[in-house]
Amino acid sequence: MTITVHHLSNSRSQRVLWLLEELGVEYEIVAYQRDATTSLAPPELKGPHPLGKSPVIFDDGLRVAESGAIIQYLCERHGPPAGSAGSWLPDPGGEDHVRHLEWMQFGESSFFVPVMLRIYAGRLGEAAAPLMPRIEDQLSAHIAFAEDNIRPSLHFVGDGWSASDVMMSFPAEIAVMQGYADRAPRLAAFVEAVHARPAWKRARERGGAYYGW
Ligand SMILES: N[C@@H](CCC(=O)N[C@@H](CS)C(=O)NCC(=O)O)C(=O)O
Repeated sequence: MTITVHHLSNSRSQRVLWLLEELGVEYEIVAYQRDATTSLAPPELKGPHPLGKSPVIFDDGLRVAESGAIIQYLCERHGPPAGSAGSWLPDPGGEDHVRHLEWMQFGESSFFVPVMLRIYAGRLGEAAAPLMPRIEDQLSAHIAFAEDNIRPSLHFVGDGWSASDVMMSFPAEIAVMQGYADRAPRLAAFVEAVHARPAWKRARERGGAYYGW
């Protein structure tokens, strides 16, 4: 049984490939390239996911979409029991579990609102001027929140690698890409640590284009 990952170039689907490599789970990739002009996914991605979004995986015929759901699913289904050695999930009984729940949601539900607003409003030029200060303020505040709350060990939950780090890798990369490395040096160091993981490098090798990295 092999997991199939419908993987879009330059996308948060890299999170899924990275975790699969960390877990040592076999997988195959169906690759999609973003349109060179619009950056949008090709229409074929609407086959595996009606919204035409990546990532989406199929595991023995079961479809799982949404990167947070996929990461949680893979850890539960294909990793050691939560809280045990080698697991990417914390013990469900402890405080770390609550932090895990928060960070698993933060990247996609809170952080991405100002990110997307900035992208779309930015295309309006002068017409967006009244909105921009609020958008910039919110983006900075969300990045500062992550910077202030990443642990001294440069992990988001506990002091080892976990599913929360996988989820937060993409927001941290965006912070760096958006020029926040000086204001968020710990997030920048976290991104470097992620990219130094042999599993991340193998995922990048198999998945292809991933922004400038
Ligand atoms: N919340 C979803 C977001 C999925 C998403 O928007 N994926 C982007 C890639 S980073 C995509 O497929 N964009 C292509 C498009 O909208 O055309 C998740 O975490 O999986």
